Amino acid sequence: SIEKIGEQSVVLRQFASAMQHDLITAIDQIAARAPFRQMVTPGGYRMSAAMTNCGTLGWVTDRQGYRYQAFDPLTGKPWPAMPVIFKTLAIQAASLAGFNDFQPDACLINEYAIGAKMSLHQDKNEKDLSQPVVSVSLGMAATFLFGGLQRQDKSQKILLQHGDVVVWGGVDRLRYHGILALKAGCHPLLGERRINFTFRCAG
Ligand code: MD3
Ligand code: FE
Repeated sequence: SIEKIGEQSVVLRQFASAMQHDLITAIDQIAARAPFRQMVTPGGYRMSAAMTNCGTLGWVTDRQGYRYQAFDPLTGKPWPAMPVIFKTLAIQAASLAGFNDFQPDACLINEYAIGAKMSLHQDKNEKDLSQPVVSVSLGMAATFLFGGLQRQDKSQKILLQHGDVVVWGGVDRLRYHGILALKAGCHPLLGERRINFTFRCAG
């Protein structure tokens, strides 16, 4: 099913479910080479979600700022390549949402333990903001906050569950968004965790 959640945003419920095992295997392989780590914001706060990346470019933050870079600061090596099943999934989802030339070069992978959250923010480090963001959620469900173009705008709550894929683009691309603290629970495949990975055109 295609569910419209914004002017140019859709949720594809369960779109990733058929590939869940392959996706989790790929994430395990990526994390073996580029481990999940909790990064520090420019303001000096440690993020509660742990992150890694795959693709040509990866998103990082430290005291110097937020940016995309080709090398993992933890290992000094390039980020693992974007698996073909990742890229195929992202291109298919973007196309269903009406974005037909999506060629992501970056995939940020977020891992949430119980209590981890992501405060309201905008994603604007990507060079091409005319391209959408595609996100895939696995593991425990979480409440996604979808706000407006200004931080103080009222936000809607959307429950994102295992297998859900969301495409955000066009006028919705710069909307504030975040994730409420993950409630206690357990997922049969991923345990006490939620994993979200997002595809972007960063470079
Ligand atoms: C709407 N991740 O990695 S995915 C992020 O579930 C991020 O881990 C959240 O926000 C997560 O930056 C939410 C949904 C998402 C991602 C990017 C967006 C929604 C977006 C960019 C623009 C508008
Ligand atoms: Fe974001």
